[in-house]
Amino acid sequence: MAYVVHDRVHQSDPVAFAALAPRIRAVAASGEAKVPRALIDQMPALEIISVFGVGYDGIDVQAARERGVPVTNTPDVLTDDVADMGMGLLLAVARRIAQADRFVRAGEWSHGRMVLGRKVSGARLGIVGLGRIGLAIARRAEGFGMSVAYTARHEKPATAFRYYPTPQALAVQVDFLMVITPGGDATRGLINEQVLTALGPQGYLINVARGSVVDQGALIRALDQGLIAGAALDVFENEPRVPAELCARDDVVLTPHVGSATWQTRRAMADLAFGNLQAHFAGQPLLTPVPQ
Ligand code: 8YV
Repeated sequence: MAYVVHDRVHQSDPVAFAALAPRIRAVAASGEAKVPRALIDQMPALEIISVFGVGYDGIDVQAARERGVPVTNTPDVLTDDVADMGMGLLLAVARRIAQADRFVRAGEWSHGRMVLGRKVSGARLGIVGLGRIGLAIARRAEGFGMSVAYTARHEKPATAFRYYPTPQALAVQVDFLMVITPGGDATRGLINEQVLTALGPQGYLINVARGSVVDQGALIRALDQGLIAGAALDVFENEPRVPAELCARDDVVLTPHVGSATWQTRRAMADLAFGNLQAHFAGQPLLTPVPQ
């Protein structure tokens, strides 16, 4: 199957897109891409939406379903990378790795000492969302001798980890709160002022999920008021824009949505996203349709 690819014409040139839209048969979307109902409605010949990412909160799956358009994503192949990144961010914020790097580069070592960090081994980790990636993070944390608890929509009796019914109940019990739950309306603002207050002045927030899950304004206020000890964020409410209030802080580690960004994993994601398109146009079963 040969493809003619049009790169985000709907954003760059809506007039050209209006002429093109009736002929578009497939959408290849990134994990962060927005494919709302209005866009789907513009493409009467659309047959499939293949998402390059595990998260598909930007896609109006209901609208696609109503049109009989399947949506696929790239689960599993990125689980290890995102879990690695979650632990990396946890270590970075607790042990002040990024701050220490800035300290050395700025020549400050000759003039004084770095402030102390927070011990990670043996600490208590709370995971918000114990799906595939959450479990992979839990296993890594066990390697650090951490105790693991979680919250999720439902308790997972197959795991031995302690369950709390709400993020707030979990946050009170832990030193690190790791957010790895799907984005979208169901989790919007889930990590709010109450949860951050419950996490407390010795607690750290890590977000490798979606910016929408954390109330960013509440997070900035919590950091300002010392309600929590620090935060490590790979995702933001309005990417690629990151509030200056966060950039200015030493108790915050910021990365540009790179949870799955390794050569190996991006190749595997591309193969899977492309494989779904190929399967569709060959009349074969889709490799990884999103759950019903
Ligand atoms: C990618 C992601 O950054 O899988 C996801 O849901 O957010 C990430 O893996 C993204 O899909 C690449 O554009």
